[in-house]
Amino acid sequence: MAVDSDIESRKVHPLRPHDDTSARVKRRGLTLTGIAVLAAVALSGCGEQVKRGYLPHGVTVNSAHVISLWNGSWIAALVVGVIVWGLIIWCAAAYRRKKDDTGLPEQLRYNVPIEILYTVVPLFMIAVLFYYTARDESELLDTSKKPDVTINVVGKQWSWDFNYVEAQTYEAGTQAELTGQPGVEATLPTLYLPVNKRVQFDLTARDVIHSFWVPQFLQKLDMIPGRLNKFQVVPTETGTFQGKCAELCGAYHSQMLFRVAVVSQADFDAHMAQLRASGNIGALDNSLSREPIEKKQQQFVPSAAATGSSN
Ligand SMILES: [Cu+2]
Repeated sequence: MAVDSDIESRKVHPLRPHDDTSARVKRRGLTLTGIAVLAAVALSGCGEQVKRGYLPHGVTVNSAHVISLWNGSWIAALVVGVIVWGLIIWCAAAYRRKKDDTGLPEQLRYNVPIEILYTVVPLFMIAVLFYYTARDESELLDTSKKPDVTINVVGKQWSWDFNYVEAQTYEAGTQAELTGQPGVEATLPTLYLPVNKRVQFDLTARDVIHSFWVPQFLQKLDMIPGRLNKFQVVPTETGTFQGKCAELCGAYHSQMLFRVAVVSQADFDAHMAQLRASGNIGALDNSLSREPIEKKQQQFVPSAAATGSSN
């Protein structure tokens, strides 16, 4: 008889009902206030760094796009994360086995509305992320505007050549030698750019895939043998910034370093004149590369078109 009444009671109360007392509501309120206070303290402490999502300080007109996409994605991910963690913790706490629970809880399956919900909601979230990513990517890679300065940057194992197209001059870089001593920076090849002018980088490679990366530009692009990749920036601040290869390209990849000097137009012109005066006239042509540039892209790379027979 005791067994029968146990089964009977389970039928009537398969799960012990959890009453929502005012104490629990108060506790929940306190937890939320605590989280809000912690977030406010964390956010107010760091100012600028937090505003740009801990990215480096951006120095081009594109920086704002990259920072807003980056921050937006993190905020969306955090909101989803907090909801998911909250639901997991709430389920585990609210429906934990209680002292006077007996047998198994009610076994449920096939909840169609919930299944539709957790299929549609992620699809919607991915669609939103995709929209903003595609929109910003096409803006960042838009090269339809006429550049003031065009530079064919060529990656090579393990340094950089800079062909200044309009100025008809070039600089051939040599690999950095990291000795551990100060002063190595001064030996790095330096790419000169005029401030507040639209600069187009025509990226090519002599041997293997490299990647042109100036961390403070907040964007980078691969350099692929036989191909031309390009993007434009308008640097907004003068100064010297670090540049590096961001694609593992062989033994001395880590020493494939350069500097970017963003200077006034007058200083830029003076540097171009200095390069020409040192005998660097024209461009280092594509015949130095292992692969010729693809035929259909040759017309866009002056140093490739100039080589004629090698292509
Ligand atoms: Cu490289």
